Amino acid sequence: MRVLVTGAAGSIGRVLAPGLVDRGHEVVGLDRVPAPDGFDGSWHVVDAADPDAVAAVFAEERIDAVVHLAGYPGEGSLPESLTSHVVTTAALLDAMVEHDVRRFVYASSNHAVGRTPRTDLLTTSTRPRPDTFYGVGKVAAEAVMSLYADRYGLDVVACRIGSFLPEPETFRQLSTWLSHDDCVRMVEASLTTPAPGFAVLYGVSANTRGWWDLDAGRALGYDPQDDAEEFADRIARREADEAEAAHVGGPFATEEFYRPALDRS
Ligand code: 15L
Repeated sequence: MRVLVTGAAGSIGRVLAPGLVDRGHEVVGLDRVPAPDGFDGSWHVVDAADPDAVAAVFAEERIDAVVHLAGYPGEGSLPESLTSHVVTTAALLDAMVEHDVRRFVYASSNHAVGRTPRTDLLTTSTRPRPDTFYGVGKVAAEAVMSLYADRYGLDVVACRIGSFLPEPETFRQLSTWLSHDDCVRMVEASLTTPAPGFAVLYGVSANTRGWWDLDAGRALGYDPQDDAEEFADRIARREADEAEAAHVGGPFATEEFYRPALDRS
């Protein structure tokens, strides 16, 4: 499969691009910055929020599927978050419809439901409950995906990623960690699962302390293999752990992240 990966120079992209190539796919990279050393393939220096520039990439390349990773991975103002997550998603989906590309895999986030209090199990049917404007952007991007699945019959998978890191570093991440290898497994399953329509999964590893439902992912063929527990002995407890444990979104759901929606001059 020839896959356009946006944000291919970012932390997930640098792991995913070679991971997909190892699994027999061809990667076309897109990012605002040039290709990282070692990337071997077609690359476009493009802002994914620019619909004309995105459309030009689709006009130039044969693309079978899109993995959309581009976007600022932290909190910003509401307009910044909408541009970073919603406008980019819409630009790609419009180009997909125009060029009959049918599969879209999105790096959504647990912060789309981050304000959900800790319960026994977090399922994919919990209501959208963002913890930040970042989370609002992810919810809205998922809504645009849903619209395009319904209108145009696209197959779209929103992967609500937990903590993508080489290793867990905090107590919360013993539950929310997504290993590098499981991330590649998750995206490949999302690319190849037959006819998902609009689907959501939680992008975490098979963590002993995990409490986010993995069944939706397993139904799509994502079978996580790693477990943060093997690192548990190395994690020092911090004062912030208790507050971070109260909600899905951990630190993003705490008062530290409260800010006005709009920047004023
Ligand atoms: C995310 O979606 C963020 O991009 C990242 O900065 C972390 O906050 C991560 O989730 C997490 O919840 O650990």
